[in-house]
Amino acid sequence: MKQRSISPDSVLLIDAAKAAHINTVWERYDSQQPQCGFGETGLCCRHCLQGPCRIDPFGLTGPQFGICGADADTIVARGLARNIAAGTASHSAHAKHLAHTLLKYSRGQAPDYGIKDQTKFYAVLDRVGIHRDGKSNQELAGELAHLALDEFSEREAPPVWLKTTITPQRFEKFEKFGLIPEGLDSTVAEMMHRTTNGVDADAVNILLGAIKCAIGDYAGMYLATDLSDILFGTPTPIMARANLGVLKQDAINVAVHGHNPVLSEIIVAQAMAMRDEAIAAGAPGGFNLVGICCTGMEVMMRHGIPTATNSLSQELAIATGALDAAVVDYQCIMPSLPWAAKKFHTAIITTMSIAKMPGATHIEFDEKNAAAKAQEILRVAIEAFKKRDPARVNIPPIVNDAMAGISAEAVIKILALVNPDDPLKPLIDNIVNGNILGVCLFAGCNDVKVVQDQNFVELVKELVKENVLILCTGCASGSFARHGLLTPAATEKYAGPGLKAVLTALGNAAGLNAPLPLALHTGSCVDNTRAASIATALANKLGVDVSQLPVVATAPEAAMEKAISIGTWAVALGLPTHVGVVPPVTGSPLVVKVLTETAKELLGGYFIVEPDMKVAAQKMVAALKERRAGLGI
Ligand code: NFS
Ligand code: SF4
Repeated sequence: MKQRSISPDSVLLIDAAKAAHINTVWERYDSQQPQCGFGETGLCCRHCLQGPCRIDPFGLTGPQFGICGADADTIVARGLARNIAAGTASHSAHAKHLAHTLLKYSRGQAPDYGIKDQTKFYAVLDRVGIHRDGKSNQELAGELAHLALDEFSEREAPPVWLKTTITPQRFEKFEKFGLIPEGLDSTVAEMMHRTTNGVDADAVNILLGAIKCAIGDYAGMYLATDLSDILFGTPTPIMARANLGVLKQDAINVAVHGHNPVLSEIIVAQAMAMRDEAIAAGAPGGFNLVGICCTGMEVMMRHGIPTATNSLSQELAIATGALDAAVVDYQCIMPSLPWAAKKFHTAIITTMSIAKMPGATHIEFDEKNAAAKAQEILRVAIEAFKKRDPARVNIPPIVNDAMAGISAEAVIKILALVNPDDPLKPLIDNIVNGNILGVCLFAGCNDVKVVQDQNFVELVKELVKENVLILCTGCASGSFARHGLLTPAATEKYAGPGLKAVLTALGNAAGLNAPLPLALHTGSCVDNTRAASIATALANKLGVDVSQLPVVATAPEAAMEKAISIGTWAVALGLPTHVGVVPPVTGSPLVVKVLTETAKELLGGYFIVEPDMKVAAQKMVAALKERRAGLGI
């Protein structure tokens, strides 16, 4: 049988899913083979009703133009631009949701919410220019929420969350190339307009528009993280666990799945409050909350809730026979979940009006009655638990420790233990002296086209050998956690000597009596801007731009449109950005050239598309060395 995953718990459960007649993502992938070559290369257009139109990629006998006259370059660029618009819309919706929660709090309409992190609240208010003198938290929250919501529509001034968070040089560059989005939603609307029939046909111009849109994505993501930290607390280092073995036989297992912490935070609180009810229902362990996907990462970062699994293997949690309920919000949730759940007793509970699924139970969540809604949801889990068949429970006995909670603020705090007056100095010194070759941010999804986790694990091992400091988010963090790589032991085993020395010194300074983990878990996917903020702080301190720093990014198993927009803003910020799965652009050599070469000339950042992880590591190390040479180190 084909190898699907290198994660042992996934491997065990794939067989269990098969035995339970659950049709998994891997079987559905097989049933899609062979996938359409026009789609794979980006040469198919359905942007009007005259289509679909397809371009012959070999230029031999087939058409070279769509019915309207669009050529390969136009069609490929338009397709990619729409991916980026969709990714941006997703992150922006997440950010707006948090802004609405903050607004409701300010109006007294969200009694279960409050300002959890006063320091971050003040820091953000000061950064975005809201005067705080004599105003109450509720008044200030209202002002901040309004300022945040204003970011989304078209305005004359540049988005505040862009202008105040990137280097001045980068901002000037964006202005020079017309890359400042007029508004975070309006840039998505503009992209949809530009890419419909008969508007923008100049591939390079479309790509510039797509980059502008992705810069809007960056600002929306930054905003989302700021507001999450204010409402729910800025993460600090915390120990958690990973793998499907975190499910418990003697507890009511509830997975929080999706992306936004607005609901899951309340579930965490209510699960503790309702412990006796769970025990009375026959579960001596009470509720056992676990995370799936980025909602899981949010509660892992702030509460040490274990991560069970992530996007690609979400169906496998059901196949354990021990998952009593999955509570989902939005994004990366497979519509297949309710059908898989029907083979067992699991309740799938949708909570958002924009994200329902046939076969699921819908309990509409709102901030006004958050606690009551969370209780209602947990009672559905209790009822489902009563139907659990103990004979069918199959929890793989695999659990790894994983350190999480390493926000940008936490990184600075750890560095300040070494040098309180100048926290960035130890990091800079170690980059200059070569102990650390550079920094790499691991992001993005698992993709069914890759043996699950294989690219992540292979690439990170190559890079740490070369003393590259690793930050990770989202499903990359999930993957590393599953393989025991977010631990001091992994540092001992895999880090090159320079990196090991630095992580050991920092770990000791932090009182761990052991090195920091091999990769620093900086948050969920929407938190990728935490890493960007560290890079910006370094650049500002050195008086250079991010595009000069030895910093790279990678999404070795990228799957979602959101990953494409994140990769594009990483390029816009100036980072060499690796992707391990070939995106649908190869039908246009011009688009490929712009993304992998021209971008470097214009912005400093560029895409490295490389499915072979050994080669990818070499290319990334070469990019880091090129940057170091540019800085004369
Ligand atoms: Ni980001 Fe990847 Fe989804 Fe989170 Fe995972 S699939 S694009 S990491 S869960 S968003
Ligand atoms: Fe075909 Fe042009 Fe319509 Fe696309 S926009 S489907 S290429 S006619």
